[in-house]
Amino acid sequence: MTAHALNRRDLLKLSALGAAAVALPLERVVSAKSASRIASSKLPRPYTLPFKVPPVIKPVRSDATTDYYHIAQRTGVAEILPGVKTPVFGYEGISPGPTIRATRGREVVLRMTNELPARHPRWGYEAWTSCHLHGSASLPQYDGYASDITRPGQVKTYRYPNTQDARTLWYHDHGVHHTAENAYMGLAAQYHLVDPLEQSLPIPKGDYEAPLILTDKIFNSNGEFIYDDNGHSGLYGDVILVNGVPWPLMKVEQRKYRFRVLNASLARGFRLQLSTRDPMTVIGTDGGLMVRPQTTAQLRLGMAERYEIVIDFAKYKPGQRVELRNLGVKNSVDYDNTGKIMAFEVTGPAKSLADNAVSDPDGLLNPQAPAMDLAPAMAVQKRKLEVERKNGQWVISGTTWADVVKSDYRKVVAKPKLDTVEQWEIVNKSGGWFHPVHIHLVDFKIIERNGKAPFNYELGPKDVVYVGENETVKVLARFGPHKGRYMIHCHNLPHEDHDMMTQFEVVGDSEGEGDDPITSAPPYGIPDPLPDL
Ligand SMILES: [Cu+2]
Repeated sequence: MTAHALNRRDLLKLSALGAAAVALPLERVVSAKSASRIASSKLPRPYTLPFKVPPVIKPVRSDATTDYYHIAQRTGVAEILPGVKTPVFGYEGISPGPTIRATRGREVVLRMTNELPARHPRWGYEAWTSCHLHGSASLPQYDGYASDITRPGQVKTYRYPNTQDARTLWYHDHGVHHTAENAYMGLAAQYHLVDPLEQSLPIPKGDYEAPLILTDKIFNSNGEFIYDDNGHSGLYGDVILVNGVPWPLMKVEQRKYRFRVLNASLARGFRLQLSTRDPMTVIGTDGGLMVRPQTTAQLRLGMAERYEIVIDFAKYKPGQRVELRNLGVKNSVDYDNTGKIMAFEVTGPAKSLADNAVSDPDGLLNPQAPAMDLAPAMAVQKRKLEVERKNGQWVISGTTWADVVKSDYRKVVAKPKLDTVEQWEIVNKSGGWFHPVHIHLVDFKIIERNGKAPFNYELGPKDVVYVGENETVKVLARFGPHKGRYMIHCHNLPHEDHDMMTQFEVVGDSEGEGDDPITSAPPYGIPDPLPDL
Protein backbone atom coordinates (compact mmCIF):
# COMPACT_ATOMS: atom_id res chain seq x y z
CA MET A 1 0.00 0.00 0.00
CA THR A 2 1.56 3.27 -1.04
CA ALA A 3 1.27 6.19 1.31
CA HIS A 4 -1.03 8.74 -0.24
CA ALA A 5 0.16 12.14 -1.32
CA LEU A 6 0.14 14.78 1.33
CA ASN A 7 -3.00 16.77 1.03
CA ARG A 8 -2.86 20.47 0.37
CA ARG A 9 -3.26 21.37 4.04
CA ASP A 10 -0.29 19.16 4.99
CA LEU A 11 1.83 20.63 2.24
CA LEU A 12 0.93 24.13 3.35
CA LYS A 13 1.66 23.19 6.93
CA LEU A 14 5.02 21.67 6.03
CA SER A 15 5.98 24.65 3.88
CA ALA A 16 4.94 27.00 6.65
CA LEU A 17 7.04 24.99 9.09
CA GLY A 18 9.88 25.01 6.61
CA ALA A 19 9.73 28.76 6.33
CA ALA A 20 9.44 29.32 10.04
CA ALA A 21 11.84 26.67 11.23
CA VAL A 22 14.40 25.60 8.67
CA ALA A 23 14.46 26.22 4.97
CA LEU A 24 12.94 22.88 4.06
CA PRO A 25 13.66 22.37 0.38
CA LEU A 26 10.63 21.57 -1.73
CA GLU A 27 12.12 18.18 -2.70
CA ARG A 28 12.07 17.15 0.95
CA VAL A 29 8.43 18.10 1.25
CA VAL A 30 7.51 16.19 -1.88
CA SER A 31 9.47 13.11 -0.76
CA ALA A 32 7.61 13.21 2.55
CA LYS A 33 4.45 12.05 0.78
CA SER A 34 5.72 8.48 0.58
CA ALA A 35 7.81 7.88 3.63
CA SER A 36 8.93 4.26 3.15
CA ARG A 37 10.76 3.33 -0.04
CA ILE A 38 10.24 -0.41 0.25
CA ALA A 39 7.82 -2.04 -2.19
CA SER A 40 4.32 -1.63 -0.83
CA SER A 41 3.81 -5.39 -1.32
CA LYS A 42 6.35 -5.93 1.49
CA LEU A 43 4.24 -4.03 4.03
CA PRO A 44 1.78 -6.29 5.87
CA ARG A 45 -1.92 -5.57 5.70
CA PRO A 46 -2.98 -4.01 9.00
CA TYR A 47 -4.35 -6.45 11.58
CA THR A 48 -2.83 -9.56 10.01
CA LEU A 49 0.32 -10.12 12.10
CA PRO A 50 -0.02 -11.67 15.56
CA PHE A 51 0.38 -9.45 18.63
CA LYS A 52 3.62 -9.99 20.53
CA VAL A 53 4.92 -8.95 23.92
CA PRO A 54 8.62 -8.35 24.71
CA PRO A 55 10.15 -11.02 26.99
CA VAL A 56 10.67 -10.35 30.69
CA ILE A 57 14.38 -10.53 31.52
CA LYS A 58 15.55 -12.58 34.49
CA PRO A 59 18.13 -11.28 36.95
CA VAL A 60 21.57 -12.91 36.74
CA ARG A 61 21.38 -13.17 40.52
CA SER A 62 19.44 -11.88 43.50
CA ASP A 63 20.33 -11.37 47.14
CA ALA A 64 18.37 -10.20 50.18
CA THR A 65 18.00 -6.63 48.93
CA THR A 66 18.93 -6.49 45.26
CA ASP A 67 18.29 -7.97 41.83
CA TYR A 68 21.25 -7.87 39.41
CA TYR A 69 20.84 -7.64 35.66
CA HIS A 70 23.24 -7.67 32.71
CA ILE A 71 22.07 -6.04 29.52
CA ALA A 72 24.10 -5.52 26.35
CA GLN A 73 23.32 -2.81 23.86
CA ARG A 74 24.05 -4.44 20.54
CA THR A 75 23.08 -4.77 16.92
CA GLY A 76 20.41 -7.28 16.08
CA VAL A 77 18.44 -8.27 13.04
CA ALA A 78 14.68 -8.06 13.32
CA GLU A 79 12.01 -9.40 11.02
CA ILE A 80 9.55 -6.56 11.40
CA LEU A 81 8.13 -6.83 7.91
CA PRO A 82 7.52 -10.49 6.96
CA GLY A 83 10.51 -11.87 5.06
CA VAL A 84 12.50 -8.63 5.40
CA LYS A 85 15.57 -8.26 7.61
CA THR A 86 15.98 -4.96 9.45
CA PRO A 87 19.11 -4.12 11.46
CA VAL A 88 18.26 -2.69 14.87
CA PHE A 89 20.11 -1.49 17.94
CA GLY A 90 18.56 -3.31 20.85
CA TYR A 91 18.96 -3.96 24.52
CA GLU A 92 20.04 -7.60 24.24
CA GLY A 93 19.79 -7.05 20.48
CA ILE A 94 15.99 -6.93 20.42
CA SER A 95 13.56 -4.07 19.98
CA PRO A 96 11.67 -3.24 22.08
CA GLY A 97 14.15 -4.54 24.63
CA PRO A 98 13.30 -7.00 27.38
CA THR A 99 10.94 -5.83 30.11
CA ILE A 100 12.44 -5.50 33.57
CA ARG A 101 10.02 -6.38 36.35
CA ALA A 102 11.04 -4.74 39.61
CA THR A 103 9.55 -4.88 43.07
CA ARG A 104 9.18 -1.83 45.27
CA GLY A 105 11.77 -1.91 48.05
CA ARG A 106 14.24 -4.08 46.14
CA GLU A 107 17.11 -2.32 44.41
CA VAL A 108 17.99 -3.12 40.80
CA VAL A 109 21.65 -3.06 39.77
CA LEU A 110 21.94 -3.02 36.00
CA ARG A 111 25.27 -3.62 34.28
CA MET A 112 24.88 -2.07 30.85
CA THR A 113 27.50 -2.80 28.23
CA ASN A 114 27.80 -0.85 25.02
CA GLU A 115 28.61 -3.47 22.39
CA LEU A 116 27.39 -1.32 19.51
CA PRO A 117 29.65 -0.70 16.51
CA ALA A 118 32.01 2.26 16.97
CA ARG A 119 30.12 4.06 14.21
CA HIS A 120 26.57 3.61 13.03
CA PRO A 121 27.06 1.57 9.85
CA ARG A 122 24.84 3.84 7.77
CA TRP A 123 24.58 7.17 9.55
CA GLY A 124 28.20 7.40 10.67
CA TYR A 125 27.82 8.83 14.16
CA GLU A 126 29.62 7.34 17.16
CA ALA A 127 27.10 5.09 18.89
CA TRP A 128 27.66 6.35 22.43
CA THR A 129 24.80 5.80 24.84
CA SER A 130 23.44 6.83 28.22
CA CYS A 131 20.66 4.76 29.74
CA HIS A 132 17.79 6.68 31.34
CA LEU A 133 15.20 4.89 33.44
CA HIS A 134 12.30 7.22 32.74
CA GLY A 135 9.99 7.49 35.74
CA SER A 136 12.60 6.61 38.37
CA ALA A 137 13.88 8.96 41.07
CA SER A 138 17.45 7.78 40.46
CA LEU A 139 20.56 9.45 41.84
CA PRO A 140 22.05 11.90 39.30
CA GLN A 141 24.92 9.61 38.36
CA TYR A 142 22.48 6.82 37.45
CA ASP A 143 19.89 8.98 35.70
CA GLY A 144 21.21 8.70 32.16
CA TYR A 145 22.50 12.26 32.15
CA ALA A 146 22.87 13.03 28.43
CA SER A 147 26.56 13.92 28.58
CA ASP A 148 27.38 10.97 30.85
CA ILE A 149 28.06 8.78 27.86
CA THR A 150 29.21 5.19 27.60
CA ARG A 151 31.17 4.72 24.39
CA PRO A 152 31.19 1.53 22.31
CA GLY A 153 33.40 -0.91 24.19
CA GLN A 154 32.61 0.54 27.63
CA VAL A 155 30.37 -0.56 30.48
CA LYS A 156 28.46 1.36 33.13
CA THR A 157 26.59 -0.03 36.12
CA TYR A 158 23.36 1.70 37.10
CA ARG A 159 21.52 1.46 40.40
CA TYR A 160 17.78 1.93 40.61
CA PRO A 161 16.22 2.43 44.06
CA ASN A 162 12.62 1.33 43.27
CA THR A 163 11.31 3.26 46.26
CA GLN A 164 8.36 4.81 44.43
CA ASP A 165 4.79 3.65 43.90
CA ALA A 166 4.10 0.89 41.35
CA ARG A 167 4.22 2.30 37.83
CA THR A 168 5.08 1.74 34.17
CA LEU A 169 8.55 3.08 33.52
CA TRP A 170 10.69 2.72 30.45
CA TYR A 171 14.39 2.63 29.90
CA HIS A 172 15.69 4.24 26.78
CA ASP A 173 18.78 5.83 25.40
CA HIS A 174 19.60 9.43 26.30
CA GLY A 175 23.11 9.84 24.76
CA VAL A 176 23.77 13.48 23.95
CA HIS A 177 22.90 14.49 20.36
CA HIS A 178 22.08 10.90 19.30
CA THR A 179 19.15 10.04 21.55
CA ALA A 180 16.79 10.19 18.57
CA GLU A 181 18.80 7.88 16.30
CA ASN A 182 19.56 5.46 19.14
CA ALA A 183 15.94 5.26 20.30
CA TYR A 184 14.71 5.02 16.70
CA MET A 185 17.15 2.16 16.07
CA GLY A 186 15.45 0.38 18.97
CA LEU A 187 17.04 1.25 22.33
CA ALA A 188 13.79 1.43 24.29
CA ALA A 189 11.97 -0.98 26.61
CA GLN A 190 9.48 -1.06 29.46
CA TYR A 191 10.23 -1.51 33.16
CA HIS A 192 7.39 -2.43 35.47
CA LEU A 193 7.61 -1.55 39.12
CA VAL A 194 5.10 -3.49 41.21
CA ASP A 195 4.12 -3.03 44.84
CA PRO A 196 1.73 -4.63 47.36
CA LEU A 197 -1.03 -2.06 46.82
CA GLU A 198 -1.06 -2.55 43.06
CA GLN A 199 -0.87 -6.33 43.47
CA SER A 200 -3.77 -6.35 45.94
CA LEU A 201 -6.16 -4.35 43.75
CA PRO A 202 -8.62 -6.40 41.68
CA ILE A 203 -7.36 -4.88 38.40
CA PRO A 204 -6.31 -7.06 35.44
CA LYS A 205 -2.93 -8.76 35.80
CA GLY A 206 -0.83 -11.55 34.33
CA ASP A 207 -2.36 -12.89 31.13
CA TYR A 208 -4.77 -9.96 31.10
CA GLU A 209 -2.13 -7.25 31.18
CA ALA A 210 0.17 -6.23 28.32
CA PRO A 211 2.46 -3.43 27.28
CA LEU A 212 1.57 -1.47 24.14
CA ILE A 213 4.77 0.24 23.01
CA LEU A 214 3.91 2.49 20.06
CA THR A 215 6.52 3.56 17.50
CA ASP A 216 6.52 4.66 13.87
CA LYS A 217 9.16 3.73 11.31
CA ILE A 218 10.22 4.48 7.73
CA PHE A 219 11.66 1.56 5.74
CA ASN A 220 14.21 1.76 2.96
CA SER A 221 13.99 -0.52 -0.08
CA ASN A 222 16.52 -2.91 1.52
CA GLY A 223 14.58 -3.13 4.78
CA GLU A 224 16.77 -0.75 6.79
CA PHE A 225 15.21 2.11 8.70
CA ILE A 226 15.34 5.54 7.08
CA TYR A 227 16.09 8.37 9.47
CA ASP A 228 14.73 11.70 8.24
CA ASP A 229 13.91 14.24 10.92
CA ASN A 230 12.95 17.02 8.50
CA GLY A 231 15.60 19.44 9.62
CA HIS A 232 15.35 18.47 13.32
CA SER A 233 11.62 19.15 13.38
CA GLY A 234 10.40 15.58 13.69
CA LEU A 235 10.40 12.10 12.16
CA TYR A 236 7.02 10.74 11.04
CA GLY A 237 6.96 7.12 9.95
CA ASP A 238 4.25 5.56 7.81
CA VAL A 239 4.44 2.16 9.55
CA ILE A 240 3.00 1.97 13.06
CA LEU A 241 4.49 -0.71 15.32
CA VAL A 242 3.06 -2.05 18.55
CA ASN A 243 5.74 -3.89 20.56
CA GLY A 244 7.78 -4.03 17.33
CA VAL A 245 4.98 -5.53 15.18
CA PRO A 246 3.25 -3.52 12.43
CA TRP A 247 -0.49 -3.05 13.19
CA PRO A 248 -0.87 -6.38 15.08
CA LEU A 249 -3.99 -8.36 15.85
CA MET A 250 -4.50 -9.50 19.43
CA LYS A 251 -6.94 -12.22 20.44
CA VAL A 252 -8.86 -11.32 23.56
CA GLU A 253 -11.45 -12.98 25.78
CA GLN A 254 -14.74 -11.44 26.86
CA ARG A 255 -13.43 -9.55 29.89
CA LYS A 256 -11.28 -6.58 30.93
CA TYR A 257 -7.66 -6.17 29.87
CA ARG A 258 -5.11 -3.71 31.16
CA PHE A 259 -2.69 -2.12 28.73
CA ARG A 260 0.45 -0.21 29.66
CA VAL A 261 0.49 2.21 26.74
CA LEU A 262 3.76 3.98 25.99
CA ASN A 263 4.34 6.35 23.10
CA ALA A 264 7.97 5.56 22.25
CA SER A 265 7.87 7.42 18.92
CA LEU A 266 10.37 10.19 18.28
CA ALA A 267 7.90 12.85 17.24
CA ARG A 268 4.47 11.39 16.53
CA GLY A 269 1.61 12.18 18.86
CA PHE A 270 -1.38 9.84 18.96
CA ARG A 271 -5.04 10.37 19.73
CA LEU A 272 -6.42 6.96 20.68
CA GLN A 273 -9.99 5.92 20.06
CA LEU A 274 -11.71 2.54 19.78
CA SER A 275 -13.53 1.82 16.52
CA THR A 276 -16.67 1.21 18.60
CA ARG A 277 -16.19 4.66 20.21
CA ASP A 278 -16.76 2.95 23.54
CA PRO A 279 -14.99 4.61 26.46
CA MET A 280 -11.70 3.32 27.75
CA THR A 281 -10.94 3.42 31.48
CA VAL A 282 -7.69 5.10 32.42
CA ILE A 283 -6.28 3.71 35.68
CA GLY A 284 -2.68 4.89 35.59
CA THR A 285 -0.49 7.71 34.34
CA ASP A 286 3.29 8.12 34.08
CA GLY A 287 3.83 7.94 37.86
CA GLY A 288 1.52 5.01 38.54
CA LEU A 289 -2.05 4.39 39.53
CA MET A 290 -4.46 7.30 39.67
CA VAL A 291 -6.43 8.13 42.79
CA ARG A 292 -9.53 6.85 40.99
CA PRO A 293 -10.15 5.62 37.44
CA GLN A 294 -11.35 7.99 34.73
CA THR A 295 -13.15 7.16 31.53
CA THR A 296 -12.57 8.74 28.16
CA ALA A 297 -13.43 7.92 24.56
CA GLN A 298 -10.33 9.68 23.25
CA LEU A 299 -6.87 10.02 24.72
CA ARG A 300 -4.10 12.30 23.44
CA LEU A 301 -0.71 10.70 23.93
CA GLY A 302 2.53 12.63 23.51
CA MET A 303 5.96 11.07 23.22
CA ALA A 304 7.15 9.33 26.41
CA GLU A 305 3.74 9.57 28.09
CA ARG A 306 2.43 6.37 29.67
CA TYR A 307 -1.19 5.62 30.35
CA GLU A 308 -2.52 2.41 31.83
CA ILE A 309 -5.88 1.80 30.23
CA VAL A 310 -8.47 -0.88 30.76
CA ILE A 311 -10.62 -2.00 27.85
CA ASP A 312 -13.62 -4.18 28.57
CA PHE A 313 -14.28 -6.69 25.79
CA ALA A 314 -17.12 -8.42 27.67
CA LYS A 315 -19.92 -6.93 25.62
CA TYR A 316 -18.47 -7.78 22.20
CA LYS A 317 -19.48 -10.93 20.37
CA PRO A 318 -17.08 -13.79 19.59
CA GLY A 319 -15.39 -13.04 16.28
CA GLN A 320 -15.98 -9.32 16.62
CA ARG A 321 -13.03 -7.10 15.83
CA VAL A 322 -12.39 -3.87 17.70
CA GLU A 323 -9.75 -1.52 16.36
CA LEU A 324 -7.56 0.81 18.32
CA ARG A 325 -7.30 3.83 16.06
CA ASN A 326 -5.23 6.98 15.96
CA LEU A 327 -7.26 10.06 15.14
CA GLY A 328 -4.03 12.02 14.83
CA VAL A 329 -2.86 15.20 16.49
CA LYS A 330 -1.90 18.58 15.13
CA ASN A 331 1.57 18.73 13.60
CA SER A 332 2.14 15.00 13.22
CA VAL A 333 2.28 13.99 9.53
CA ASP A 334 -0.30 11.32 8.66
CA TYR A 335 -0.08 8.61 6.01
CA ASP A 336 -2.55 6.02 4.70
CA ASN A 337 -2.28 3.69 7.67
CA THR A 338 -1.13 5.90 10.52
CA GLY A 339 -4.75 6.14 11.60
CA LYS A 340 -4.58 2.45 12.52
CA ILE A 341 -2.69 1.08 15.51
CA MET A 342 -3.86 -2.47 16.24
CA ALA A 343 -6.99 -4.58 16.45
CA PHE A 344 -8.47 -6.93 19.01
CA GLU A 345 -10.41 -10.02 18.00
CA VAL A 346 -12.78 -11.40 20.57
CA THR A 347 -12.46 -15.18 20.90
CA GLY A 348 -15.17 -16.06 23.42
CA PRO A 349 -15.91 -16.29 27.14
CA ALA A 350 -13.10 -15.49 29.57
CA LYS A 351 -11.13 -18.38 31.02
CA SER A 352 -10.93 -16.40 34.24
CA LEU A 353 -12.82 -13.45 35.59
CA ALA A 354 -10.40 -12.82 38.45
CA ASP A 355 -9.21 -9.24 38.80
CA ASN A 356 -11.85 -8.01 36.40
CA ALA A 357 -12.39 -4.58 37.97
CA VAL A 358 -10.98 -1.09 37.41
CA SER A 359 -10.62 -0.13 41.07
CA ASP A 360 -11.24 -1.38 44.59
CA PRO A 361 -14.88 -1.68 45.75
CA ASP A 362 -14.80 1.96 46.93
CA GLY A 363 -13.85 3.17 43.46
CA LEU A 364 -10.31 3.94 44.50
CA LEU A 365 -6.90 2.93 43.16
CA ASN A 366 -4.11 4.82 44.91
CA PRO A 367 -5.59 7.48 47.18
CA GLN A 368 -2.12 8.12 48.69
CA ALA A 369 -0.29 8.94 45.43
CA PRO A 370 2.14 11.54 46.82
CA ALA A 371 2.05 13.93 43.86
CA MET A 372 -1.74 14.06 43.97
CA ASP A 373 -1.75 15.46 47.51
CA LEU A 374 -0.03 18.63 46.36
CA ALA A 375 -1.96 21.91 46.43
CA PRO A 376 -1.01 25.35 45.03
CA ALA A 377 -0.85 26.79 48.56
CA MET A 378 2.08 24.47 49.32
CA ALA A 379 4.28 26.00 46.61
CA VAL A 380 7.16 28.06 48.01
CA GLN A 381 8.23 29.19 44.56
CA LYS A 382 6.60 29.83 41.18
CA ARG A 383 8.56 29.59 37.96
CA LYS A 384 7.84 29.84 34.28
CA LEU A 385 9.43 27.79 31.50
CA GLU A 386 9.01 28.88 27.90
CA VAL A 387 9.45 26.29 25.15
CA GLU A 388 9.97 27.74 21.71
CA ARG A 389 12.02 27.99 18.55
CA LYS A 390 14.19 31.07 18.71
CA ASN A 391 16.67 32.15 16.05
CA GLY A 392 16.39 28.72 14.46
CA GLN A 393 17.10 26.88 17.73
CA TRP A 394 14.83 24.88 20.00
CA VAL A 395 15.19 26.45 23.44
CA ILE A 396 13.77 26.19 26.95
CA SER A 397 13.60 29.60 28.59
CA GLY A 398 16.26 30.73 26.15
CA THR A 399 18.73 27.97 27.06
CA THR A 400 20.02 24.93 25.19
CA TRP A 401 22.11 21.95 26.23
CA ALA A 402 25.07 23.61 24.49
CA ASP A 403 24.78 26.40 27.10
CA VAL A 404 24.85 23.80 29.88
CA VAL A 405 27.93 22.08 28.40
CA LYS A 406 29.65 25.45 27.90
CA SER A 407 29.10 26.25 31.60
CA ASP A 408 30.87 23.02 32.60
CA TYR A 409 27.43 21.62 33.47
CA ARG A 410 26.76 24.34 36.07
CA LYS A 411 24.11 26.38 34.32
CA VAL A 412 20.61 25.66 35.63
CA VAL A 413 17.19 27.21 35.00
CA ALA A 414 15.96 26.55 38.54
CA LYS A 415 17.37 25.67 41.95
CA PRO A 416 14.50 24.21 43.94
CA LYS A 417 15.28 23.41 47.55
CA LEU A 418 15.19 19.77 48.58
CA ASP A 419 11.75 18.54 49.63
CA THR A 420 9.98 21.82 48.82
CA VAL A 421 7.01 22.20 46.52
CA GLU A 422 7.14 24.47 43.49
CA GLN A 423 4.60 25.49 40.88
CA TRP A 424 5.93 25.57 37.33
CA GLU A 425 4.09 27.12 34.42
CA ILE A 426 5.17 25.73 31.06
CA VAL A 427 4.31 27.91 28.09
CA ASN A 428 4.44 26.87 24.44
CA LYS A 429 4.64 30.14 22.57
CA SER A 430 4.31 28.50 19.18
CA GLY A 431 1.24 27.49 17.22
CA GLY A 432 3.32 25.27 14.96
CA TRP A 433 4.61 22.64 17.38
CA PHE A 434 3.69 20.62 20.39
CA HIS A 435 6.34 19.77 22.95
CA PRO A 436 5.95 16.93 25.48
CA VAL A 437 8.03 18.34 28.32
CA HIS A 438 9.74 15.84 30.63
CA ILE A 439 11.03 16.89 34.04
CA HIS A 440 13.43 14.28 35.40
CA LEU A 441 13.43 13.05 39.03
CA VAL A 442 9.95 14.16 40.09
CA ASP A 443 6.33 13.13 39.70
CA PHE A 444 4.16 16.17 39.16
CA LYS A 445 0.50 17.01 39.30
CA ILE A 446 -1.03 18.94 36.41
CA ILE A 447 -3.30 21.55 37.93
CA GLU A 448 -4.23 23.68 34.96
CA ARG A 449 -4.29 23.47 31.20
CA ASN A 450 -4.93 26.76 29.38
CA GLY A 451 -6.57 28.24 32.45
CA LYS A 452 -8.94 25.28 32.80
CA ALA A 453 -8.85 21.90 34.46
CA PRO A 454 -6.54 19.32 32.87
CA PHE A 455 -8.06 16.45 30.87
CA ASN A 456 -9.63 13.95 33.25
CA TYR A 457 -7.17 11.26 32.12
CA GLU A 458 -4.29 13.50 33.25
CA LEU A 459 -5.49 13.42 36.87
CA GLY A 460 -2.68 11.19 38.04
CA PRO A 461 1.03 11.50 38.79
CA LYS A 462 2.90 12.60 35.66
CA ASP A 463 6.46 13.18 34.53
CA VAL A 464 5.80 14.28 30.96
CA VAL A 465 3.20 16.84 30.00
CA TYR A 466 1.88 17.39 26.49
CA VAL A 467 2.27 21.11 25.94
CA GLY A 468 0.26 21.57 22.77
CA GLU A 469 0.31 24.40 20.29
CA ASN A 470 -0.05 27.72 22.14
CA GLU A 471 -0.89 25.83 25.31
CA THR A 472 0.08 26.72 28.85
CA VAL A 473 0.10 24.16 31.64
CA LYS A 474 0.72 24.52 35.34
CA VAL A 475 2.23 21.72 37.38
CA LEU A 476 3.11 21.17 41.03
CA ALA A 477 6.02 19.03 42.17
CA ARG A 478 7.88 18.25 45.33
CA PHE A 479 11.60 18.36 44.52
CA GLY A 480 13.41 15.35 45.89
CA PRO A 481 14.30 12.83 47.16
CA HIS A 482 17.81 13.60 45.86
CA LYS A 483 19.93 16.68 45.48
CA GLY A 484 21.75 17.24 42.23
CA ARG A 485 21.32 18.32 38.65
CA TYR A 486 18.60 16.80 36.50
CA MET A 487 17.49 17.41 32.95
CA ILE A 488 14.36 19.05 31.63
CA HIS A 489 13.72 18.54 27.95
CA CYS A 490 11.32 18.17 25.12
CA HIS A 491 10.53 14.52 24.35
CA ASN A 492 10.34 15.17 20.64
CA LEU A 493 13.76 13.54 20.36
CA PRO A 494 15.05 15.50 17.34
CA HIS A 495 14.12 18.62 19.34
CA GLU A 496 15.92 17.28 22.40
CA ASP A 497 19.06 16.44 20.42
CA HIS A 498 19.13 19.93 18.81
CA ASP A 499 19.15 21.19 21.61
CA MET A 500 15.93 21.61 23.56
CA MET A 501 17.27 20.46 26.87
CA THR A 502 18.33 22.22 30.02
CA GLN A 503 18.60 21.33 33.71
CA PHE A 504 17.62 22.24 37.24
CA GLU A 505 19.46 21.56 40.46
CA VAL A 506 17.90 20.41 43.69
CA VAL A 507 19.89 22.09 46.46
CA GLY A 508 20.10 21.89 50.24
CA ASP A 509 19.00 24.61 52.64
CA SER A 510 22.01 26.82 52.04
CA GLU A 511 22.63 27.51 48.39
CA GLY A 512 25.44 25.42 46.97
CA GLU A 513 25.05 22.63 49.49
CA GLY A 514 24.04 20.45 46.58
CA ASP A 515 27.57 20.54 45.20
CA ASP A 516 28.43 17.11 46.45
CA PRO A 517 31.13 15.87 44.09
CA ILE A 518 29.57 12.44 43.81
CA THR A 519 25.92 13.32 43.40
CA SER A 520 26.10 16.52 41.43
CA ALA A 521 29.22 16.79 39.36
CA PRO A 522 28.34 15.58 35.90
CA PRO A 523 29.34 13.90 33.73
CA TYR A 524 30.29 11.42 36.46
CA GLY A 525 33.64 10.08 35.40
CA ILE A 526 34.64 7.65 32.72
CA PRO A 527 32.89 4.30 32.43
CA ASP A 528 35.02 1.18 32.63
CA PRO A 529 36.25 -0.54 29.49
CA LEU A 530 34.59 -3.84 28.72
CA PRO A 531 36.59 -6.72 30.12
CA ASP A 532 37.87 -9.20 27.55
CA LEU A 533 35.31 -11.94 27.41
CU1 LIG B 1 9.75 19.89 21.24
